[in-house]
Amino acid sequence: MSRKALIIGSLGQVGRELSSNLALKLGYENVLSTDVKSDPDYEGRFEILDCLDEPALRDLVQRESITEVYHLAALLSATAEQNIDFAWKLSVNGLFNVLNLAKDGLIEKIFWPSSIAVFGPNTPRHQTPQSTIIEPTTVYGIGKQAGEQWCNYYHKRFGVDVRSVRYPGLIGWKSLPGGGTTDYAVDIFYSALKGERFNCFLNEDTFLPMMHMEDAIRATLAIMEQDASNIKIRNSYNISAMSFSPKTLAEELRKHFPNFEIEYKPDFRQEIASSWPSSIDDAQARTDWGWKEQYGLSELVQNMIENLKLQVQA
Ligand code: AKB
Repeated sequence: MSRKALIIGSLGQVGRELSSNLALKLGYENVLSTDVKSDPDYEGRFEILDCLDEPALRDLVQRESITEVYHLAALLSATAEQNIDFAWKLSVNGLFNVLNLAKDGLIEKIFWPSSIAVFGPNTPRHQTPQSTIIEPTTVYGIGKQAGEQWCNYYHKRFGVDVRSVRYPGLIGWKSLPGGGTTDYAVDIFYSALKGERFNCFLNEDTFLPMMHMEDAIRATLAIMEQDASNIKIRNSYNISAMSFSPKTLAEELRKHFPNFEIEYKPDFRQEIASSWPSSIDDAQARTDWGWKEQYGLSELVQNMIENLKLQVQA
């Protein structure tokens, strides 16, 4: 049977890039993007869908003969702190609705992203192991922790083929993130290109795990293409590419913009960032399904600058 993908939360930072990559792989007609709002400039097949509206979700999946769902809808860490009730409802009820589609035999496979936010201040900070203390202190992290446990439970109890990775901070040039604690690492490029001083909401030595968006999309496609027998972890896999602080990123940017200036004004997001790992051990993903990143810090910075310059010129 041919693959037919539904993406929930297509207008977010990951969704926009995933949908075009999936369309290249599966064919334009085999990818249906959805979100709660529409974007008149969106390229691709699109429908408005609220994943909390279970009958509408079920109806769409049946009408379109969907075989796999990429469930990306979530409020990111900083926004979730301002809207606790909705963040929890979206992260847990939305996931339940999708897991139940697979339990009832309507779809074959699910991708649901977790995050480094699942870890907390009691987790070992450096080279955080796959299996370790999970005591998140953010609303977003608590939602991801619950989601991971539900994925594992649905797999063990009902045989649901759900696959997941813990995304680090994601940096891409095609779309802007919104509401995350790692977003500074995208915003900083726009200031550097405009020749403006950058006000950073984290302090200079806050090391966090980060990844180029292209690598994140490759990981997502790769885990979904694996034979199910290779997916040994059904809560979520650690994946990693690099780790840097605002200061190391600014130093790398100065190789391209020698006059670039940065000022540090930590706000409430500092506490969130300080509760997360600084680097991640992803040996299990490398062993089980061959995960390997393509971008390190210097390649990421070079690639971001080249592409954002082209965008500005266009
Ligand atoms: C955020 O900062 O909230 C996200 C994440 C690490 O999941 N980028």
